[in-house]
Amino acid sequence: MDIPQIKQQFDRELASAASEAAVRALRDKYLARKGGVASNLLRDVASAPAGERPALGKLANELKQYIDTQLTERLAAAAARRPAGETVDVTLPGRAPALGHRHPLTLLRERIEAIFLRFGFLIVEGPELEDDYHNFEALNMPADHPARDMQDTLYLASPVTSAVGSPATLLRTHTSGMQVRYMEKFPPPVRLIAPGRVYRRDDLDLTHSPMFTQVEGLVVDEGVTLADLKGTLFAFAHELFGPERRTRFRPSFFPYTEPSGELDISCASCRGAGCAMCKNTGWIEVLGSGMVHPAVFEAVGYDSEKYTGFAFGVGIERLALLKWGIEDIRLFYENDLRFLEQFPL
Ligand code: 2NM
Repeated sequence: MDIPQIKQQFDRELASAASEAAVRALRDKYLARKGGVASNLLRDVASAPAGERPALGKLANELKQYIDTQLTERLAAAAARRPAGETVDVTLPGRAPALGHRHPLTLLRERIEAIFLRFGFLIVEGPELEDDYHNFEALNMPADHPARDMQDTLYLASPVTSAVGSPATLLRTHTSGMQVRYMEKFPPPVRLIAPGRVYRRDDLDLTHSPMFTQVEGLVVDEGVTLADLKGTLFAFAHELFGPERRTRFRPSFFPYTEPSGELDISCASCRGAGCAMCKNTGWIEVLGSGMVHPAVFEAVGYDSEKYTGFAFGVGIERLALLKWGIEDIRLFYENDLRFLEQFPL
């Protein structure tokens, strides 16, 4: 153990340490608590003959102190030379991650669901792959019925097993099949809405999409009348579009309702004077509805002499176009965040 030699060696190495990193490496080599040159030296002192120990210990400690001081000075000098730009500003606030949000069609569906939940309705969901019976037959549209031409249906190449276990042959054209399923399973009273995706053989354009989102509703009990239908749907329209909009009920036709009618609201852009949005009528069509046809009740095993009911169907995309004054339905499916971020429902 040659203390002066170790010191010489250290001085040489420190003199040739060109970078701050090299100085730090030297600090590890000489001062590391385990295996550092100075630590080893002090351990050797402990095993020296008793007579030499005090003097040797003093020299070893002085050397360790010397090395420590030299290294600390060099590191402090290096820190002082570091340019200001390399310092870390620990007070800099972090970058907030962008908060996601639900799709506008989802927001609108949830608004509609919330309104009907408050009216005391139940929400039911069912399969998008449907069989002929639940999509058409049970809804007063037998195979030869001309009304089947009203919806251009997307049929499957071969039947598959749907989510509820029945062989499905088509993509549902409306969610009415779910209402049929519910009535098959449960007796009246019924008060429900069935939201979900539906499919039609349409080309994509400004106002049409081969896939869109629907909310249908059904109410069945003893003594349900057309006045209940109108009251419920007018209340719904005022909840969604505001109490200042006027409402009207206009005759229409659906094979599964009799009588049938469509709900209109007054046009907001021209306040009824007539404009492009309302095709100069002053009114905007919102949804279709009617009193459930007795044939539908017979199909599900309800007594059509005892029970009456009303039903309605509305496209969420159409409501969204109306509510937000959007002209192109395709914007809802393109997932451009600059569009999607604009809906503060
Ligand atoms: C509409 C218009 C009128 C409707 C009928 C039924 C059922 F299952 F009860 F027969 N569900 N939905 C219905 C009635 C749907 O959409 C424009």
